[in-house]
Amino acid sequence: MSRAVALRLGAFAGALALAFGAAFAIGTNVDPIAAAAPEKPAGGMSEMGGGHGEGHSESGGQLPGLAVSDAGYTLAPETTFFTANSKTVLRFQIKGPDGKPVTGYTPTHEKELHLIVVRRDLSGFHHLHPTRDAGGTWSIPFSFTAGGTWRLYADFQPAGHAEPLTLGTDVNVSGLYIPVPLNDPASSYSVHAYDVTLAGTPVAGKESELTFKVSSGGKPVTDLQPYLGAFGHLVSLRSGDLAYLHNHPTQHAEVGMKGGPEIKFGTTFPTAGTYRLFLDFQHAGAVHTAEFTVDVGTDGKTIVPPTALPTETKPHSHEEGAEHK
Ligand SMILES: [Cu+2]
Repeated sequence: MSRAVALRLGAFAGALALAFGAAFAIGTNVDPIAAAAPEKPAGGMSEMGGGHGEGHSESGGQLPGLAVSDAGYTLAPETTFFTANSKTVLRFQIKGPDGKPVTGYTPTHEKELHLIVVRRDLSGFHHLHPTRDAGGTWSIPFSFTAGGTWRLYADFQPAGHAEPLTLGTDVNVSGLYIPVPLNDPASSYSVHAYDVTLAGTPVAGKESELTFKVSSGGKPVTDLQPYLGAFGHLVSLRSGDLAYLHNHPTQHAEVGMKGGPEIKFGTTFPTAGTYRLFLDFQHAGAVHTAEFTVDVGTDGKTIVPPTALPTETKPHSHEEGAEHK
C-alpha cells in the first residue's frame, strides 16, 4: 500500500517527490495526543529563576515551538504568504519585551538562531541559519517546494535570557498541496549514500537513550565531522501539534575530531505519541538529514535495529540523491 502510494505520488510530480525525501507511507497510527501536556507543572515556574517566570504565562508553560509569543518574545515574520516553487526570502524579526527587534543573542550551538522549516504534515524539513542585519531582521533565501501550511520555528537565546526559546508560526504557501502521510515507524533510513539506523527504548516522560548508527556502502562511517559543535543534531516534532524538541548528543565535538559510526542522544519525550525525528549529520563536507517516525509509549518500546538493510527497503534513495545537488 505504501509503496503504491509512493509510486503514484512519485509519478505524479517529480518535483514534489524531491521535496519529501522520505518514503511515503500510509496508515500511520497518529495517536491523538491529549492537550499539550505542560512540560513543567505551572507551580514549578517559580523555581526557574532568571526572570523567566514572569513573562511566561502566555503559553502556560507548554512545550517549545507551540507558541508564537513566549516570555515576552515574539516571532514576527515579514509576511506569512508565499508561493510554492518560487525563490523568495524568508524575513522575520524576534521582537523583545520592549516591542523592538532583538539584536543581542547568546549563541547556542555556534549560531545565534536556528530556523527550522517544515510543512505541517512533517514533510519538507529544513534546518537553516539565516543572517541578521544590525537592525535585528533575519533573512535567508528559500523556496517552498510545495503548497500547504508550513511551520517556521526560531530556536534562539536572547542575550540575558536564562534559557533558549523556540517560537513557532505557521505560514501559508499557495501551490499544489498533496498531504503526505507520516511514514510508519521504522528503524532505518537511507539518505544519499548513507544508511542510518536507530536503536533505543523511548519512554514518555523520562530520558531515553537513542543511538543512531551511520554506515555507507555497508561500512560503518567513522569520520563524521563536527557540525555546530556536535556530531549530530536531533530535532523531534510531535505529530498532532508539532511540539518541538531539540537534542544534542552526549558527546561534544570540536573541529578536527572524528565521530561515528554511533551518535547517541539522551532524549526526553514529554508524552506518549508519535514523533518525527530529524537527525542532521555531516560527512565529507556535506550535511545530511535522516528521518524517523518513532512511537513513544508510556512503558518503553524497543526500536529494534535491522540486522541488514536489504536494498528494496531503502526508501527512495534515488530521489533523495537529487535533493542535495
Ligand atoms: Cu541550527
